[in-house]
Formats: sequence, structure tokens, C-alpha cells
Amino acid sequence: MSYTPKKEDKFTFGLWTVGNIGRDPFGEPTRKGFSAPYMVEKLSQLGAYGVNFHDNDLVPITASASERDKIVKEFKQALKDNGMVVPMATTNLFTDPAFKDGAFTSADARVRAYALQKTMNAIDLGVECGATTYVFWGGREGSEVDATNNPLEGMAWFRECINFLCEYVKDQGYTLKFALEPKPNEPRADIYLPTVGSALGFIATLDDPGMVGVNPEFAHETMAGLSFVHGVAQAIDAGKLFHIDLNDQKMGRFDQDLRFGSENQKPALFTVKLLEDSGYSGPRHFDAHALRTEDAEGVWAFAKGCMRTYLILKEKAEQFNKDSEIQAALAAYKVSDATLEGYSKSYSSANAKALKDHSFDRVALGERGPGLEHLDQLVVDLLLGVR
Ligand code: GCO
Ligand code: MN
Ligand code: MN
Repeated sequence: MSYTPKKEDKFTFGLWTVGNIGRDPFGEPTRKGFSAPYMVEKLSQLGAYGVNFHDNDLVPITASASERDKIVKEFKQALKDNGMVVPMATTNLFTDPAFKDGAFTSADARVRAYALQKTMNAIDLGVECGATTYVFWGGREGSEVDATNNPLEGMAWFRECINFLCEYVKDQGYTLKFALEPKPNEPRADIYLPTVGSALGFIATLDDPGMVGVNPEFAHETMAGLSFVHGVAQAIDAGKLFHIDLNDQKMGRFDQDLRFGSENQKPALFTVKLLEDSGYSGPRHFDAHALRTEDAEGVWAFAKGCMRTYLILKEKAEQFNKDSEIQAALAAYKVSDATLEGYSKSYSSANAKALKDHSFDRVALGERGPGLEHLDQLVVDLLLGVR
């Protein structure tokens, strides 16, 4: 297999990802970046399906209405010429100093109102370019100093804004769903809704929870020391996996946005397997960037690498599903018991009584070896290419 991406693989990149200019808190940019139409063309040639953007990746925050229209026209033409789509759009609510202490959760009512105005305009822009998913990454929604920034009030303001924007979307007749993107920290010391679980809990408190799901990111759960695979599984279980950000990250480090699969291959394999086996049909979005060391060629090598690794892992996941030894180990791992499952599946007073009356061999249960060492080594063999 050549691992050459095709449109139907649904690989997408943010304009901010391949457009990243290699700036970090300690160093100036190391690259010039590219124009949006050029990135569209180049990504299409590499086999990507689409691009996503923040309002200001495409239209500078200082642009006039006529400048905006010119930029959008050229961008849409590039999409058309290159058979590319925009499945997702989002708002930059973090770069401008106005948002330094939060956007939707700012203690300054004027900032919250401005954040709503900016987001409504950005939603219009996203929809105009074809977006059907709208992401909210609350990068500045959080605090360094909890003495002044009441997290309870923060949650209430966040909820107010998301409720407002859900109504805005319906009022415009847009077909758009929202995806909240959790992250534990960076740029704030503590960001609100730090994990997939937190976001799911928050969604349940919204006026129209059906319209809002999550956009989990590999690096973000990993930064928190959590399992990304488990986070994604919980989102799928809740029917809330509306989008996904794939990248990589060394645990306990600053936000690295590494090439997908470059660091944690086992969790990357199980992420791909989960997406493929569960029938997730959304875009496979890479929210990462080339290392700061790289030039333009390195940027495209990075983009190719993300897609190539996904396809290799997809093949490995298929191999996992077909491998008779792995499947035998899995079958041996799972123990079924029709009688007991009949009792425990759902509550009835008869089932409760039957369970209470049943005599369990507790010692034997504790003695059984589930064969996980064997199973896991088969996975390691698979990943290392010796199966
Ligand atoms: C980050 C985030 C962002 C968001 C983007 C889209 O760590 O900076 O992952 O890249 O995904 O703002 O909402
Ligand atoms: Mn991120
Ligand atoms: Mn992201």
C-alpha cells in the first residue's frame, strides 16, 4: 500500500497549522507562512479533503468590508479550483489583547458582548465558505488568579454566550452544529472546561444540548495526563463526537502540536481504530504544526506525515481486527455468562433476588489471568511491523 491520501479519507488541516510561522514564546518566526489560496492548492495536491480556519486566519482583524469580500472571493475560488471544502470554522478569541482576560468569560461585560459580535460575524463567514461544524476553543477562558475571576460566574457567562449563539444560528436558518474543544492550560494557567468530561458535563446544562458536541484534541488530553482514547470513546458514547483534532504531545510538556503519531504510537493506533471501528464519519482534522526548525519543505513533509501515519495506523487497525491470534486473545479475555448476564442486564426485583442468592466463587474470580501481557505484546509486535 502506498499510504497516499485520497479525498474520501477526509483529512483536513487548519489554515493556522500549515500556516504556522514557527514563533514561540522565546523566539521570532522562522518561516514566512503562505497565502490561504496557496495552502488550499498545496494541501489538495497532497490529497487533503479540506481546510478549516479562524476568522482572522483568512480575514485580518483590521480588514475593511470590501477587503473582506475580496479575500473571501479569492479563497472560495481557490476552494473551487482545487476541489476542497471547509467543514469547520472557528473564531479567534485569543490573539487580540481585548481577550487577554477571557472572551465569553471576561469579567468585562463589554468584552463579552464584543466576543459575541465577533463570533456572529465569524459564523457568517464560516457558513459562507460551507462550514457545517463550528468549534469553540476557549483559549483565554480561564484564569491565572482565582481571587478575582470567579469560576462559577465564568461558567454562567460561558453558558449565556453559547446559548445566545445557538439561537443566532437557528434564527439565521444555518445548518451548523457546535463543538466545544477542551484544553487544560496554555495560554491560561487554568482553562475552563479542561477535559472532554468537563465539556460533556457543561453541554448538558445548555438550553439546546443537542446542538453542541465536543472537539477533543490528542495533545490536550495528553497534557492533562489523561487518555485521549478514553476521552474520545466517552464522546462517542454520548453521541457527541462532532469533530476531532489529531496531533501529538509529550506528556508534562508545553503545548507542542507535534505531527500526528510522531510520539505516542500506541494511543494513536487505538485512536484511529476507535474512529474507524465506530463509524465516525467526520473529518480527520490535524491540528498540529511543523517543528520550528523547518522550512517550507519541512511544512509539507509534516502535512504528508500526519496523513501517511493515519493511513498506516488504519491498516494496522484492520490487521488487528483480522489477526486470528489477536482475536483469539480477545475472545479469551472476555468471559460471558448467559445466566448472570440475564440477571444483571437490567433491574427487576426478581433479578436482584437471583443475584443476591447466587453463590460466587470469589477466589476463582480473583485467580483468573486475563492474558493481557500476551495480547499487548501482540499489539507491540503489530506496531513494530513484525506481524
Ligand atoms: C490550541 C488549540 C487551537 C484550536 C483552534 C480551533 O491548542 O491552540 O488546539 O489550535 O484547536 O483554535 O478552535
Ligand atoms: Mn491544541
Ligand atoms: Mn485544537
